Amino acid sequence: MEAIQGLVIRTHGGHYYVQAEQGLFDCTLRGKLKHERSASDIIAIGDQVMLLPEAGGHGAITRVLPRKSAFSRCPPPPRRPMEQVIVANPDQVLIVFAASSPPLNPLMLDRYLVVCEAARLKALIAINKMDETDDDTIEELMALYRQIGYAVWPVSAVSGQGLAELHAQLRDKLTVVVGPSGVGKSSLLNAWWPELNLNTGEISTYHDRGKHTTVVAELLHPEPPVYIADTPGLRQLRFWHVSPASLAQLFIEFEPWIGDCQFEPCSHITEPGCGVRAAAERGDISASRYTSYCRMIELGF
Ligand SMILES: Nc1nc2c(ncn2[C@@H]2O[C@H](COP(=O)(O)OP(=O)(O)OP(=O)(O)O)[C@@H](O)[C@H]2O)c(=O)[nH]1
Ligand SMILES: [Mg+2]
Ligand SMILES: [Zn+2]
Repeated sequence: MEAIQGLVIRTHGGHYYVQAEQGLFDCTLRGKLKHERSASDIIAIGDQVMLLPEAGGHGAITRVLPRKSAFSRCPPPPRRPMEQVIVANPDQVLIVFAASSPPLNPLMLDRYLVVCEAARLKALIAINKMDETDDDTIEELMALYRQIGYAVWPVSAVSGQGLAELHAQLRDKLTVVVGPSGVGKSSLLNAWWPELNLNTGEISTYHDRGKHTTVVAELLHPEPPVYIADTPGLRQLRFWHVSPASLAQLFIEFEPWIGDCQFEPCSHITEPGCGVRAAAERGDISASRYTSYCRMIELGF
């Protein structure tokens, strides 16, 4: 039997569900791949693979094709540090936060943006639940990110605000939807495509963190020009492939000021004559973004 190519759309307990032209295959890993699996995240949703079809809609994956991009993190302890690929081959990342609840934490938003910059992925920011707020601080926050150069969409899965405009950004792309638990990622997908009928949940008030409603990431293909991955809210987004030395470059608006630093290398925290810190003091870099940078350096990776 000839191997055929397909797209991994869901993974569960050693099973990989692969969409090929010939249909959907429930696959396991073959021989050598199986041994490599423990060493790294060898297959993730979004991967293109070669498989050998078997009876009853089953298959054996023989090869993973090279990735062109990945949205990855380092899993939290006690798991050992490794690259955990959340979605392979995305074209862009839709970062969702809520205007009301759970409260928007700019440091967390900046962590998602750093991951996108490090992976050279276009970031789209959606601020959902706009029906629940008339807060000026949300307007100011959106203005800040737009000024930096990010595209920001105020939306509401409930009222429908902004949904058509944001939907237009999803055409002909594989988009990965990320953000904290309870912000309405699955609700947005349901609002665009009710037939998906994804589980959505009330957020628990416990620590305002929200429980996870979506438990496994899944790659969906709700209409011909759209591939979109719904993911579970991540409690922690630890960096993979981001070093303290490279962090300042991933805060894209710091770039013009880095050249003004007296020392090279400069951590942009304590050194005298630091161009970045001076820009933050003058207000050319926002206090909130500079604080995020300092916190990330402080808290480690
Ligand atoms: N008021 C309001 N509530 C919303 C909106 N979008 C989602 N919600 C509510 O927010 C809660 C969480 O929504 P989900 O779609 O499950 O959130 P999620 O981001 O997918 O969460 P996880 O799957 O846990 O990561 C649900 O109770 C939704 O009804 C919105 O635009 N406005
Ligand atoms: Mg969800
Ligand atoms: Zn500096």
